[in-house]
Amino acid sequence: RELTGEVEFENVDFGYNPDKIVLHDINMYAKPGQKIAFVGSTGAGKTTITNLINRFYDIQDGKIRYDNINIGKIKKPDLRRSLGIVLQDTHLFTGTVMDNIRYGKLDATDEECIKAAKLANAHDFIKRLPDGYNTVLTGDGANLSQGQRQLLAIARAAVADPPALILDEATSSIDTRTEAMVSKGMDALMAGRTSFVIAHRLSTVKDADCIMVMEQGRIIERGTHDQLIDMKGRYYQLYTG
Ligand code: DGT
Ligand code: MG
Repeated sequence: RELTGEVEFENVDFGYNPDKIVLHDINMYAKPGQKIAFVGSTGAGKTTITNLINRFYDIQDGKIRYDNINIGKIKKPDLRRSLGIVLQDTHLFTGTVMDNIRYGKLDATDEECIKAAKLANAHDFIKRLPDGYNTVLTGDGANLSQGQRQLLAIARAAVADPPALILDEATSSIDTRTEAMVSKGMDALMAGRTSFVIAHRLSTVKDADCIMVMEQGRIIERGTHDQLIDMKGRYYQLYTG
């Protein structure tokens, strides 16, 4: 059965070590196609939540459901693969640009990879590389800029065409023009998919269907940007200085 991208957490507790719980009683519901943003200070648990959406770890208590299938306790690698991930540190390998994109879906044709690169807004820079899509990347893509690596990561996720996505926005310094390119690619990728975004840019947060404000392993506030600003709580503090 195809997944729709519906994701639900019910009373989820989690610790990397069972004796040290780092996420407490997490409840959330994402309708197919919604964009959920996580904000909060360092160590609040944002990455940990996305690790659980990916089912990289077993949870201690509660339920995680994709389309009503509880995947919280049992390992279902087939389900795990159906989610797309764009991480801060994109793991590129020694091989061509084309093969690095194809890694998102191993049986993808060249045409599918190029289509994904176009959607990701990566096609233009790839065309300008010495050998275009056949350019060989050094291990970990050291011969690309950080922004270019992000665009490739977006293309790789796009070729997989997953119902749900996890995006960890880069914090580090990419220039404004590159950031705009990455942002455009991400928006195209997110359209029509459930997206969980660890957001650092206010522009990304602002149009989220729901923003989860995290602190010390708990969701302490949630709502749209306007609702949270009206609440005059932690989020308001974060975004008004
Ligand atoms: P960031 O990325 O610095 O903004 O912080 P978050 O919000 O992504 O925080 P997160 O989820 O990485 O960390 C939450 C807590 O879990 C924090 O106390 C550190 C701990 N933690 C994170 N990753 C691991 C891990 O791989 N092993 C263990 N034992 N603890 C971890
Ligand atoms: Mg993190």
